[in-house]
Amino acid sequence: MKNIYFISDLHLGARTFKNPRENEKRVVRFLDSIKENARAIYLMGDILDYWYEYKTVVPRGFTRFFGKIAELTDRGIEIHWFIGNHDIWIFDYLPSELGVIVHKTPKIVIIEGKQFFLAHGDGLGETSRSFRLIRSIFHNRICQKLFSAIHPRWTVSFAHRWSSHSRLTASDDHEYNGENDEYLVNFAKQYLSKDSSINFFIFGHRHIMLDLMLSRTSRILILGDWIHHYSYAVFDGENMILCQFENL
Ligand SMILES: [Mn+2]
Repeated sequence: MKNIYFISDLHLGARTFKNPRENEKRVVRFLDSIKENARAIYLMGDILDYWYEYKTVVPRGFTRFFGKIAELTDRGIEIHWFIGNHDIWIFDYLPSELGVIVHKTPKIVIIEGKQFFLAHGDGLGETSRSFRLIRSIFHNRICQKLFSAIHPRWTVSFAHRWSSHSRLTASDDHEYNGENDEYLVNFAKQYLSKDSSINFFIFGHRHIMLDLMLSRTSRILILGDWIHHYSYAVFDGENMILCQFENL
């Protein structure tokens, strides 16, 4: 069987990248390097640092990345895109233009007889009240309609400021302090105590690389990011490996 790949938190378009073009090209090199061996690719959220689709207009940028994604889906590679907390506002343009399958909620899928719990990771486990409130506003259809009615001249720069602010405050937090302090690990353990059938929990969001055994038949993988780690997970039907892209 061909491989299944998992990758998250590319944050393409983030204003903090010193060389955004080089950064985008690196992602394209990675996608090129796996395309012969890939059956499916799961983009696990925060792929774009900010994206907002209007009915007839979309943001600038991402040309090489989008072109490569379209090439891969045209070749018949299945590409799933889980929205994160930065690329929430994908509506019908990216699915129809790029041929990707968009997921707005966590999903359980079976691949080669193994059960996968897949999610970006935001909103799972204990999150603060303020984060939950903002999340519900960002996901609310009416708020989205109102936001769409404002001219992008005002919203885009606000969104980028917001986004780098939330990335900065989150980055203090992008540290692993052991499994007991890791809320996605706690979420997975709690989930397993009710349903032990999940073999792999796959998350992004935390920007750390973690591969941890939870039971004899269950592991959690947190995918790192493409800001510091250039990391991804690959499943060949039997083995799951968390690794880093070498051809930087
Ligand atoms: Mn992120």
